Amino acid sequence: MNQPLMGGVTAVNAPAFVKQQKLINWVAEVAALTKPDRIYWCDGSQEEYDRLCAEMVAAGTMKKLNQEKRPNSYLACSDPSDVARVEDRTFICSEKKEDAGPTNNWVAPAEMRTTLNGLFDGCMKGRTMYVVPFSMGPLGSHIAHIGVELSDSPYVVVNMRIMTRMGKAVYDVLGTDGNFVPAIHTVGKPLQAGEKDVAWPCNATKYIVHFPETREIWSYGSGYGGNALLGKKCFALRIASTMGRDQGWLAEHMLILGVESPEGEKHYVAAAFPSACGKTNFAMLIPPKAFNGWKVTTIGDDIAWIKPHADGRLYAINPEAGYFGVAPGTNTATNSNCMASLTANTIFTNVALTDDGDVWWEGMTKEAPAHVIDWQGKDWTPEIGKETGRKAAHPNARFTVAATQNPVIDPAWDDANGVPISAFIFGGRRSTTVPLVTEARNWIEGVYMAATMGSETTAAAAGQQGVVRRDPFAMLPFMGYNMSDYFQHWLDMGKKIEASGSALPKIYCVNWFRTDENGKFVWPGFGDNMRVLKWMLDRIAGTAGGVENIFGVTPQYGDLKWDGIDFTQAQFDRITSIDKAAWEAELKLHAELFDKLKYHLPAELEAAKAALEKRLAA
Ligand code: O2Y
Ligand code: MN
Repeated sequence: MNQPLMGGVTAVNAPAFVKQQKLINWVAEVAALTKPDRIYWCDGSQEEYDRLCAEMVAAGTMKKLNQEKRPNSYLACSDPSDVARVEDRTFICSEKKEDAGPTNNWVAPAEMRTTLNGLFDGCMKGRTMYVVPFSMGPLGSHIAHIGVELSDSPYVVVNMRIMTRMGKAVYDVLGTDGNFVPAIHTVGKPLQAGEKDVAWPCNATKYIVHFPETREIWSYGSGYGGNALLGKKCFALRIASTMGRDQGWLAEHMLILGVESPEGEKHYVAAAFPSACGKTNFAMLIPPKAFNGWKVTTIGDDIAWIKPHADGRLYAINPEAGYFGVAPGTNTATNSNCMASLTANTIFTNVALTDDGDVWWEGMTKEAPAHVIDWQGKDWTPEIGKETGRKAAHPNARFTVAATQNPVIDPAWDDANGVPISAFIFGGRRSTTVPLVTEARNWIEGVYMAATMGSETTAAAAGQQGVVRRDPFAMLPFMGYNMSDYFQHWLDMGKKIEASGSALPKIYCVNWFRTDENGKFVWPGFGDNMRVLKWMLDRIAGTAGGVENIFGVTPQYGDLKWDGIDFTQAQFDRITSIDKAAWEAELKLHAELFDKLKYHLPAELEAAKAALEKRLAA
C-alpha cells in the first residue's frame, strides 16, 4: 500500500500455506480499518465452496435448486437496488485528471482516499472478512497476473471461485515476494451486536474505485457482478489496461474463439462488442448445417489479455475461468452450447424459481411456465406479466458457470502461452449505416474503425437510427486511463509488430443488427455469423474476393458461402449498402467524438478521418 490506512494494524494469524509477509501485513491493515469479527483465508477447495453455499442457503441469500434437475446449483436473488454495474459510481483516481480522460469519472486520489477511509472504517463489523487469492489467467503463465480480494461477501467468494483460478495454489505462485493487485470489497452493511442480517446486504451509497498508479481497487456498497467480483471488469480491464499501457500489452473487452476448417486450418480471432450484444453466443457459435466439418471453439467470452510473443505475433489468454453471462434470451436455439453448460454446478442470480425447484427466465422456453416465483420473491404468472409488465427474471439476471462446463471449450483455453491471434473483430449494434462486414486496409484504418464504433441505446423505430452511444473498442465503461492515450497505445503496438517483421492481425468491423423497413433484423441469426467468419479466414489465406469502398474492403454477394439458406442478393445489398447521407451524418458524430477526445488524440486518426471524408466527398 502506498499510503497507510487509518485504522492501524490488527494482528492476524495466517495459515501455513500463506507465504508472503507483505500480504499478511496488508490483510492486517485492512482488518484494522474495516474491523471484521473474523478473518477467513480461502483455500479454494470444493469443501469450502459447498460449506459457504450451505451457509448462504441457511442465511436466505441463496436457494438450493432441485438436485435432480439442476445438480449442485443455486439461485441468489439480490436487493432490487443492486442489480447491475454502476457506471456513474465508478471512478478512475489517477494523480492527474487528464490521465483518466474525459470518458471516466475522476476524483483526486487523496480526496478519494479520505472518503474511502471514512466509509470503510468499521464497515465489516459483525461479518467475516474473506481473503480471496486469485490468478487472472493460467496459474504461473507469463501473461497472467495475481490479485487478492478482501471481501465480506460469501457470495463473492463462491463466484470468484468459478470466475477465476482461486485458492491455495495462488499462494505458491505468489511466493514470498511476488506482486499482487490488492482489491478491497465490502457490501457496506456492518452488523451491530445481535442485529439480524438481511438476505442481500448492500448500501445505497456505492463507490467502485480504481487507483491506476498504485494498481489498487476499492469497492463499497454493492454485492453484484462487476461491482463486486473485482477480478473481472475492475482488474482484468480497468487496472490491467494501465498495466498493458506501461508494459507493452493489451487488456481488451474481447471474446476469443477458435475456428477450424474441415481441412484442419485453424485460426483464433478476438472480437470486441459492447455489453449485451451477444458476445457469449458468438463465442460458442454453432456453425449452420451446411458448414459440415467446421468447428468453432471458445477460449473466452468477455475479456482477452494479449501480449507480443517471441515470434512477433500477438498471443491471447482468457484471464477468466468462468462465464458470468446474461440469462434472459438464452435458450437452446440462440445458444445450445451455453444451455448445455448450465445443466449443473451453476449459480443463478435474479432469475425466476419454478414450482419444481428449477430456474426460468424470459426467452428460455417458447411458453412461460404457468407459475413461478419471480426474482423478487413474488408470485408470477404469464397473466400477471402481461397485466403489469413485470418480468419473472431481472433483464440483467446472470449465470455463473465454470468455463470447463462449456461443451465447445477450446483445448488450448488454459494454455499458459495463449493462442496466436489472426484477426480482431469490432462490432456494434446499428440498425442502419454500418455494413455487415468491412476489412480495414491497414492497422491505422482498423484502429479508426474501433475507435469510432458505437451502439444504439434505444430501440430504433422501423428504419430509423436510435441514439448512438460511442463505445470505442467496446471499452468505454472499462478504460483505466485516457481513451486517446489508449488509441495511441494500439497504434504503437501495431508499429512494434510491423517493425518486428511479423504479420499484423487483420482488423474487421461488423454489424449483425441492420434492420429492414419493418424494424426486422436482415441478418438471419447468430449461427450465420459463421459465413462472415469464413470470409475473414479466406481473406487471411488470400483466397477470398472483396471490393474496396470508402472505408475498407467488403465482400460481394458471391464471396460469402450461402449454402443452406435462402438469402438473396437484394437482402445482401440491404445489409452492405453504404448510404452517403447517412455516412455524412455519421462522420459528424465521429467529429464530435474526436472533439471530446482531442487531448492526446493521435494525429494518425485525425488523418484517417480526413481521408475518409475526402473519399466520401469524391
Ligand atoms: O452488471 C454486471 O455487473 C455484469 S456486467 C458484465 C458481465 C459479464 C460480461 N460482461 C459484462 C459487461 O457489462 O460487459
Ligand atoms: Mn462484458
